[in-house]
Amino acid sequence: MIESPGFPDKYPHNLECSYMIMAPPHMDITLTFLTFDLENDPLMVGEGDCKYDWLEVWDGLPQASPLIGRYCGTKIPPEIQSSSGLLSLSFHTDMAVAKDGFSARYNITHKEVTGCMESGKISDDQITASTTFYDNRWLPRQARLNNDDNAWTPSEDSNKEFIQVDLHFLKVLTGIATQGAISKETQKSYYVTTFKLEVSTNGEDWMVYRHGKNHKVCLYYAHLHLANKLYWTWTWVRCSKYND
Ligand SMILES: [Ca+2]
Repeated sequence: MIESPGFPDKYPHNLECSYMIMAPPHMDITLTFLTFDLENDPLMVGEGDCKYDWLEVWDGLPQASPLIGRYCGTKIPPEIQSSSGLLSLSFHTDMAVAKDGFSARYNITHKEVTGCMESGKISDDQITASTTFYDNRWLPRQARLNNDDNAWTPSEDSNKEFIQVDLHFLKVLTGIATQGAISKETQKSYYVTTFKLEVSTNGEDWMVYRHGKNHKVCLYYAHLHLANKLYWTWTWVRCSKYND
């Protein structure tokens, strides 16, 4: 358990606290908030403003790693997962107005090595696509590997079409696999052989993922394995068919 100082009573003013949770090698941390009540920032424009009291969660060392979120008010933060094996919390309070603070539980789990979409760990509503073939039997959620009933199919065979996965958290992505099949109706083979990978932190501005020193656009064939353990600081991934 992790709790704010004095919990369940009100936390003191003028605090700068750090908490660090470290997992053994090949393990990950999941942090689940049970209660959350920090001084609210009524003028908050976006998530993460929080001028008075705040809790920051970092995927790694504080200030030096990707910031997962900055939280205040009474809304319980979402479940948080580390991808670095280290999770840090910085708790700051100012000189006035104290609330009950927070309590959170953490679990150390084995790093998931396979099967995000296939295992259902990524839920249906996290998978969307540019278009879907006309009769709703070829939906984005059917893009999972080894899906036994059809597969996602866009309305056109074009490189404008994409499938998009909202990962919700910072994730270490170790590979992407594609799959195809022979159509029962036409007897033709339909396989994704190459694609372009785009990434985004906000779902609006997309950047083509490139690797290697010369920043060449990647063309991946059939089964793709990205370099060892690539550290992704993006929370969205979009794939589309890529025609050179
Ligand atoms: Ca305060």
